[in-house]
Amino acid sequence: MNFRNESLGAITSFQVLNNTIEGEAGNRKFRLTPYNHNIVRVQVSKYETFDEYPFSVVMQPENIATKISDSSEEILLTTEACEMKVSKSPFRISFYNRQGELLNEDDPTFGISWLGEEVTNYKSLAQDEIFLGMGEKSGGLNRRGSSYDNWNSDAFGFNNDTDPLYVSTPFFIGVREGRPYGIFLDNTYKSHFNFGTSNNDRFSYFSASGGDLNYYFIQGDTVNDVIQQYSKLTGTIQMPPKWSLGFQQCRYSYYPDHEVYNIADTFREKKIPADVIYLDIHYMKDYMAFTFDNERFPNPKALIEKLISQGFKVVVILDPGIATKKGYGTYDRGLEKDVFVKYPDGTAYEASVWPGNSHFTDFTDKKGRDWWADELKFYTDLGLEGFWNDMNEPACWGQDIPDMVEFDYDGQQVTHKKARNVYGFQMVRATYEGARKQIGNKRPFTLTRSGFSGVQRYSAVWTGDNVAGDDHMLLGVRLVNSLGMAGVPVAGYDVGGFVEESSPQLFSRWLAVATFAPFFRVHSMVNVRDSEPWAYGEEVEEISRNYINLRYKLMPYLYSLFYRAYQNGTPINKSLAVDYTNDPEIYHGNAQHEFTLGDWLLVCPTTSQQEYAKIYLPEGNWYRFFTDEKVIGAQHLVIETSMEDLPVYAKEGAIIPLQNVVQNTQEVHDGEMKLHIYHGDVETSQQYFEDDGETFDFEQEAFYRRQMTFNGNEKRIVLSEKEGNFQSSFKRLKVYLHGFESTEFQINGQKADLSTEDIRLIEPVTEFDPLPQRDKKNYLISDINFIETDFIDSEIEIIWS
Ligand code: MIG
Repeated sequence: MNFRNESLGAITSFQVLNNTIEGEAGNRKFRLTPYNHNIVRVQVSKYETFDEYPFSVVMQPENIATKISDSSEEILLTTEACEMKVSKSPFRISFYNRQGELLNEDDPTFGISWLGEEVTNYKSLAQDEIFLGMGEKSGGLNRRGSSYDNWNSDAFGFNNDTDPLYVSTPFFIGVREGRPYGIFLDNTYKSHFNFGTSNNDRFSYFSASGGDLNYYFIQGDTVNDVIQQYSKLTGTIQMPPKWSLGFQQCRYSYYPDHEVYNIADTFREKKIPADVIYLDIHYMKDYMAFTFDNERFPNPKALIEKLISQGFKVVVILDPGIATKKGYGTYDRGLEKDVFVKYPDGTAYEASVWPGNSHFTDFTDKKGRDWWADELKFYTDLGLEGFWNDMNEPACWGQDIPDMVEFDYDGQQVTHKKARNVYGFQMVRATYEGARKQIGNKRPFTLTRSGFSGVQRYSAVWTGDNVAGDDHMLLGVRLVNSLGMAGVPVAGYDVGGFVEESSPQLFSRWLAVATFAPFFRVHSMVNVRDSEPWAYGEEVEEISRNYINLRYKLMPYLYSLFYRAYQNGTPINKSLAVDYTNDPEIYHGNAQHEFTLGDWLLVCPTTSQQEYAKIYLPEGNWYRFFTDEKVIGAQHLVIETSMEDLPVYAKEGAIIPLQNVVQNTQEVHDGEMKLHIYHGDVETSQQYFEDDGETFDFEQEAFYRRQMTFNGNEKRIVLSEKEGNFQSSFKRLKVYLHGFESTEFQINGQKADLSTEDIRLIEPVTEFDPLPQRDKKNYLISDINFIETDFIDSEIEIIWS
């Protein structure tokens, strides 16, 4: 049998049912369904029934008013936000915005095509078209000229060319003549995306090795709109427990128990704030899930309790492979409940991995997930609330699972080919749902290595086994920025590098950058040097403490950003491509890995040995965060940098609520909100959110929420009246006025006394001997003006003249 490309032919029949257009073209079935005004689903199948992918999309089509018209040449579907034109002969689709401007269209020649089982959609490629996102993919910010496979892989020691990695999110954002759109290929088979590689820009395309062409087209006026629409489709994060925003210390592995006690004590003695310590695989008896090694950890309950009393949470690793040992309770119960993945002849699939010969839980089966949830009680009874899912691509020795192996896949009975990419996603779903079942109203924390679109609903993602090197540090930042554009806002990388060893300079730089990452964890490989903040000498220890302190000061701002991500999917770390999409400068050089934490804290990662760095500031006026030096944007700058001085800038109009340093998130702060406002002729707003940080009571209004707005032209700052039934932990409000020239301020109609203070957002580093020859900075912001008032729940209006 010799295959040639077969492109979809002419429409032979169709009908309109409500908003859905369904029919046949050639001998293929198609169905076009608007989900809301911005999202249209396109399905084309060569099979008798449309292929179902039940795991990623949580949205149901909304019953919206559309206009559908039909002529001899084409079918037109018009919503309030976009227009889809389907030419009839041959079947080709194009999408337009409200203004009739083209967003995306099928390649006129090849359109939708098959090569045997493989389905491909060829799209015309505009000269200036930019491609963003794709989640955890190596390479540059603009994906133009690159191609990628989605096939979840254990990519130990990956680098900037490695593809695929651990997580697949077959979703990209295209920007054509400045106008963004998104395409999510919801097909879990191995897929391939080509953004103009090896075809001299004839077209871009995406393929799936099996199943249907099943994609969602998304119109959005901005990149962030597209991300928010995608987040409606695939869901947003759960509110995390607040402790998971703190600093986390991991290693492969801390054992025996006294080593863990020792690490915990050292953080507290050295006054380096931290919230989490991890137990990697050596805590288990012979690497068997749901066990503790009795010799290394004779009393896990006491250990966990002691750490809790010191303000730490313990997170344990959990792999999917279950040792096939009779008498091992988990295995026996798994066999009895029939939860393991099987060959087509009904025998359980067996491969070797950490616990030796293992079976693999079928997490795509509700039965498997429910069993896992019950097994989790072993941990939750010990007081654990945090779970780290590893090896869930799934990985095993040899890394070559036979494709015929079968998975339930929500009752479909499919092979490895269709199930692999969702395996890790469904494992961490089982873990999250199981933990919820076991710990009642408390918020669990889950972390996964593998995932698929929608994984954000259940877990944070870390980027796996990176390497200690400057390039890897920058790659990690891009991966996190890119995951944010793929609807996964909570992500991080192993600070210091997992494989190989960091230098003191690299460790400090990496930790400084990660201070601004959503997930902040140091981790390193077995048999490498110690990698705690104090393990690289006194200077690094001080630098680490300074940045970790800053992380805890930022907590009110950071937590509010997690809440926004929970509400609508807005990334916590935003690549400059999110807010400055049409500035061509951001797609080159250092600007590619720059990002903002929230809307206006710009972080410019520079490498560890640099004394000078070229950075890019996008349009607007900026204030260097640690010194208040004012800089005009839309320009490249060469600035001084050093291992303790990361270039961070606050944008004009920034509203940044800070608190005092605490040693962990459970520790009560001093009750004073330090609200930093950066003057400019702009109007901005920032949502402030607070709640108990640990339960789901916020779903019943037990939260404290207010909008903070700044208007430089009207000379007004307003903190709206609070919403919700939660009592804020803040009692006093101190407003720091950066770049304000006025001295006459009123708060709620009363003259406000202006005072001045010297402040530091970051502490200086002591002179160490011998020192690299560079000037130590003192980061003093002298005589900064501030005004003070009670943090009352009713509106607070500040005006000036
Ligand atoms: O085969 O659990 O990516 O973070 O420390 C290696 C041991 C298994 C891989 C994870 C890494 C973890 C390690 N794991």
